[in-house]
Amino acid sequence: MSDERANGHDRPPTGAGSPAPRRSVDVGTLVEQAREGRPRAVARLISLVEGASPQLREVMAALAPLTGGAYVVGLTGSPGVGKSTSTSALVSAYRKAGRRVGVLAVDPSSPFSGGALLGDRVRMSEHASDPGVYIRSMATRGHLGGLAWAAPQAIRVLDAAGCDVILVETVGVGQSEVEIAAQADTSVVLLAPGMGDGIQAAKAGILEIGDVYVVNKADRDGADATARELNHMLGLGESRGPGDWRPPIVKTVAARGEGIDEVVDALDKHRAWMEEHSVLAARRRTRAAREIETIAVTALRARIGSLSGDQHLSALAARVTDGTADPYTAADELIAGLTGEQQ
Ligand SMILES: Nc1nc2c(ncn2[C@@H]2O[C@H](COP(=O)(O)OP(=O)(O)O)[C@@H](O)[C@H]2O)c(=O)[nH]1
Ligand SMILES: [Mg+2]
Repeated sequence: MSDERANGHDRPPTGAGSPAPRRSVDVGTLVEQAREGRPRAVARLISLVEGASPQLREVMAALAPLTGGAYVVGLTGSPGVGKSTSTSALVSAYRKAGRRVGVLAVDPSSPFSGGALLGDRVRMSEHASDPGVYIRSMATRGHLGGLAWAAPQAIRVLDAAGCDVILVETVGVGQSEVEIAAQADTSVVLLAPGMGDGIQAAKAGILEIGDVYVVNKADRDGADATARELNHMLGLGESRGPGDWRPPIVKTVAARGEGIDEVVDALDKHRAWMEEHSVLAARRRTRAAREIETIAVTALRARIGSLSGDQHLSALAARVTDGTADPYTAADELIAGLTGEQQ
């Protein structure tokens, strides 16, 4: 598929070697407006993230001192399990409690924000006119660094815009679930009865990432069995000590808002537990470390990628082919040359 290239989503996110920006914007003004919670400014900033704008460096520098206030909740689970419905119900619950909420629907599989997200828009539509809610979908496919790079930047925009809670829903399955869990303070894994979900869960490795488990569609047959099976599987891998977090299993009927208060309660408890045990700060540091790593690796890859006609690389290649250097030594020299360049 070549359409994502045409869509311009495959530029390196660091600005290095990127084409000129479509239209230059005044970052200071945008950030100031986003901070006041103006939706258009927030939208522009997330578009800069999505488009991997060269102005991102400036944006992130301006946002940095404004961030850290938001609590990030990730929602993962197979398509159709009820993530968007649950997200919408959670938004209602948080709004009732007077909190400002950001919703980020991330689609790592598609360069377009249409398709699967269209139905989500409908499910979220009741919040569309609420100024205390910011809803945004974002596609990450084609980015070097993908979800691991793009999601934290968009989260930072919503954080700086004053969201108290940010709900991140991933559209898609597999690796993206694990990746999005790494972005969240608390990860919610959703299952539904009758989808062979217990086995799916084990396969996808999601039994390791859930801080809170939700068995949605509890109005359907088999919800109790799914919860039991899940409980059993969680117990199998258990080597928890006293004081360790034991992920709760909450049954919901998201479509009717049933059980949502219990989910909010479980999220609050997990947050309190993390704060009490200094886990929250540690998680956030791990997240920042991953983010720095992704940006650095992406930047290095972009620079190495642009070396194809480079004389130094050609010379190294000649030494490897004539046996006067091994490829590891040559790679070391190449990297040393790259990092030396920067100083
Ligand atoms: N029976 C039942 N259907 C639900 C429930 N929650 C969501 N649904 C339906 O399941 C379908 C998929 O929901 P959606 O939230 O889009 O799932 P997502 O793909 O995980 O975001 C929709 O038709 C919802 O109306 C529930 O608690 N019970
Ligand atoms: Mg959805």
